[in-house]
Amino acid sequence: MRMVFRWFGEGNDTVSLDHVRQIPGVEGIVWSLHDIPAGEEWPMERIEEVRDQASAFGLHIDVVESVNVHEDIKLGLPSRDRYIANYIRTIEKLGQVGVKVICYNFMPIFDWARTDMFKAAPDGSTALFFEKAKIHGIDPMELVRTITQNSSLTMPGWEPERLAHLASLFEAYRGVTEEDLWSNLGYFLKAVVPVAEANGIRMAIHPDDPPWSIFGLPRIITSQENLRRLLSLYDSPANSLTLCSGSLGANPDNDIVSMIHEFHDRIPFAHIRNVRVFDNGDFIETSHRTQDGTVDITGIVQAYHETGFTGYARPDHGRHIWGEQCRPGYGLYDRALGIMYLWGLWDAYTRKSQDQASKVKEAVQ
Ligand code: DNO
Ligand code: MN
Repeated sequence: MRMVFRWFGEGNDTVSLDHVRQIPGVEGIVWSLHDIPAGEEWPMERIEEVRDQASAFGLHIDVVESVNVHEDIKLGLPSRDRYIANYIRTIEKLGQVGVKVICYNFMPIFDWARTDMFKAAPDGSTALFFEKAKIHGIDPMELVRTITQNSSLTMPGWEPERLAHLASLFEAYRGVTEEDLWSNLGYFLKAVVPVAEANGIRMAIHPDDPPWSIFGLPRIITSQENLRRLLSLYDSPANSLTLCSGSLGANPDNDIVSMIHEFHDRIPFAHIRNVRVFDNGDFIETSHRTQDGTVDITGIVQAYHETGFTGYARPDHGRHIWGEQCRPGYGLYDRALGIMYLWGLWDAYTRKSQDQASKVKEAVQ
């Protein structure tokens, strides 16, 4: 397991690289050029700038999250070929600087969705929260109006400059079914996966968060069965998964341990975090500790260990603790605590398997 840490870039993150490198066992950053709109080709100078900033602190840039996919590709519009050509040129440039994994997602319009960025817990910490009733049964157009007037619902995709386009985006998705989305994803993968493969890069799709349809929009990267279907769309190690335990874990029917055992050779990147799912379907992000949420983090780390996981892992999100002012989910403290929990479990499983191996050795002597 190779530990990495998401960093949003100079001047765009409250966490500094000299702090990142002090977290035990963190070897690289997970990065992106967040200001480049989806569909545009990334400039080489900007890529090299991040590489140089990271390497000044002894950190690598092997994992990119995300190179976002333009909506026209998800919609299957004729203009998609132009955006796919840009995507391909970006993959080639990332290959040149040694990037190994590109995380992306295929969620229509919105990335992760939450209804509260700073939901208070009894211990005084705050965390990202999803209130099902607030999102379900809402007419998307009604929602666009509400958001324009009062932005208590905030998430990636709700940026003011995108709000104006939201109504037309919802219109564009009218009638787009899950099967259409599958076919558009297949078209995209057929074009980009061979290029990734030739450049030593693995495309690793991030599951939908939450893993079900919201606002009437189709969502397909949601379950073990659908992950299997995704991998069968293009049979190559470069068509792979970012297995996010928190996103998939928001649906208690998802058995993440079983997913790791089934897909282990197609998981170059693990997001390991916990959530607590309530009976009414609401969920809150919690500390990484298994007992603190409803996702079996212990079992997940054990499964990665048993399958000989050599990929990259990050703690994904954390709570906001000790008064830290930061981006929702992306403070230093709780993510660093999460990393130490993951290492604790990992090292204990390593010791256990070493002990077992030496017992076997003694027995045969
Ligand atoms: C949620 C996060 C996501 C993720 C993107 C990847 O679990 O990891 O914000 O970064 O969806 O494209
Ligand atoms: Mn994730």
